[in-house]
Amino acid sequence: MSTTTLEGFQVLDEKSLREYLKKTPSLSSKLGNDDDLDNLMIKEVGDGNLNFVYIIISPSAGSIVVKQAIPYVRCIGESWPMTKERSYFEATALKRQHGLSPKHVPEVYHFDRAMSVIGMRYIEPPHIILRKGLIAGVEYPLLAEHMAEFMANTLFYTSLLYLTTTEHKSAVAEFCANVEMCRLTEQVVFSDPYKISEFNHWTTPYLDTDAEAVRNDKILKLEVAELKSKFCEKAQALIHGDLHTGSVMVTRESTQVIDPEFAFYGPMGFDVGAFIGNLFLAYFSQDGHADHGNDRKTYKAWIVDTIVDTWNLFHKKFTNLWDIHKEGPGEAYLHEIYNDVELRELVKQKYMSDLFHDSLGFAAAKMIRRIVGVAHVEDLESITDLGKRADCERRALDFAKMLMKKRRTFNNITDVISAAQ
Ligand code: ADP
Ligand code: SR1
Ligand code: MG
Repeated sequence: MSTTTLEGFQVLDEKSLREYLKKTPSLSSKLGNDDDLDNLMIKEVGDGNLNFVYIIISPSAGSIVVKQAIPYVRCIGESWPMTKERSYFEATALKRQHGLSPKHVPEVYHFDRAMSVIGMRYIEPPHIILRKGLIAGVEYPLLAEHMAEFMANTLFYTSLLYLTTTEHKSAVAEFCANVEMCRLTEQVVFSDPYKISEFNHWTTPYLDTDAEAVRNDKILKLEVAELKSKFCEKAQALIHGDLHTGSVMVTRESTQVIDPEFAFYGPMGFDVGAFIGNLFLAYFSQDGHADHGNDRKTYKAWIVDTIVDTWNLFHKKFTNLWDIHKEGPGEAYLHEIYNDVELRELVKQKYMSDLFHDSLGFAAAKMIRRIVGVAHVEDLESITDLGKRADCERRALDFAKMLMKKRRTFNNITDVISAAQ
């Protein structure tokens, strides 16, 4: 049943969506003639935590996706209100990221702020959500290359390494208004897992003492406080803000990044860390998916190679962009001061080393929240044998705790992998 509010917002259902499409030229023009519009195939496929997503396929013309934000957190219910303005930030970020990385971000066809509706390209089968591919044990040979390209382009070109102070500050100001989504992340990533919260859960009773240990670990709390402060205060670049493996759709040839509703100007390492941390979760879950036919050893090796390649390729592409634009408009390192080759190398090394350590810290925080916080991941939740699942979770949790505390001692990604193994 649809309800219309005073501001012109209406929660769509299949019937009202059909009407909406007919009266919206930017969408109906993608779906053929009147006859096609009367016979659209519409399916709600939202398997994320927050929104409704409809796939719309015309009988003889094209296809689109319509995503609507509703004013609460879908996976919890109306008891957890959440601004539907997140849709504005998702549409704005999608457009900007599509401009910077067109091969890896779907095109936006339509945005309706009052209705919190985004119309975009349908990322067609055989694309699937990366997390599901990782659970199924599918290798994606171009994934690291594509994700490194997406992250390097979207992070470099929105940072002060490329933008003037005026451009950067005005973009920071625009995305500051996405405060409710930032606050949600502050709560569920950096706060709730470290305290008693009605939303936290874990594989009980197996992980009861592990969850308690997280709440009582003073060093861990010291480290997560520093990461939270960076998340809140370091307006480094336009970050996706929720770059887990459920926000990426893949085939062996193609990689598409969706769902940037948490976007804001934050620390670059939050995106790099989210992606790497979720690959580590996939890695630690593999033993729970092993069976007599497949021990998943080869697959685990592919995941660690992908983690290594993601960081190394990101490093290469990002510093390459920096080199190309070293005399550009970016005001962070003025060319007149940093034109000395040796000094520039030192500056790059320091910047990338800080970014590496931020990424490891955020990767760890993202892993911990998925094991003892509110929203878990299918990689682990789909392991039906609870004892087996808890073993995988404990190994992931212990690794993440170590990584958060010791992140500054790692100088390269290969050493991190050795620690995980
Ligand atoms: P949420 O914001 O609720 O997390 P998502 O943006 O992650 O929602 O979308 C939920 C699901 O809808 C995805 O897991 C994916 O299966 C599907 N989906 C979202 N956007 C598209 C798209 N552009 N093309 C095809 N499927 C999509
Ligand atoms: C209530 S927490 C919901 C989570 O789902 C989104 O994908 C974000 O990761 C958020 O933290
Ligand atoms: Mg999502």
